[in-house]
Amino acid sequence: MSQRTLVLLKPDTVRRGLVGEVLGRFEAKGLTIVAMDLRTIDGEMADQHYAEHVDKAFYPPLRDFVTSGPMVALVLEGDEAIEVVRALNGATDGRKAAPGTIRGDLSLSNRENLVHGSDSDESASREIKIWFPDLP
Ligand code: YYY
Ligand code: MG
Repeated sequence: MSQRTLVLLKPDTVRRGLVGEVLGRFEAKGLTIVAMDLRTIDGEMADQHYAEHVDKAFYPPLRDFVTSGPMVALVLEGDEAIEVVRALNGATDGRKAAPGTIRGDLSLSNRENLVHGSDSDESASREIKIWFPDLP
């Protein structure tokens, strides 16, 4: 079933010059870019995006990180896009993510792990509305 998912190329991806590499993996897989924007967010936007995590101990440094520079925000579309993107991203902790995944190949951190992908249909709808409220 065709789905849409919200993907972020986090500030470490942009700072490290890996936008082309990471975006290329999604494109090569066959996913379609239906929206894309380079954006630096404030803390309020970070709190909305990470609503499920705001009370967790790891959140304050995560908030600082995601507001530290521009991110590439994307909506990707394709068959089973939500699960496919999460598989390409790999496990949250870059040190443990499998080789072959974006995080497994390119990140050595549990926080600076390059990418975000929505984790369910509900999350995808909620996040796409936050990031791209005007997307038809
Ligand atoms: O969905 P995913 O990004 O793989 O992980 P989440 O458990 O939703 O956590 C969101 C985000 O928070 C993660 O990408 C890195 C960061 N984080 C962290 O800094 N420290 C942790 N112990 C867990 C997650
Ligand atoms: Mg998550």
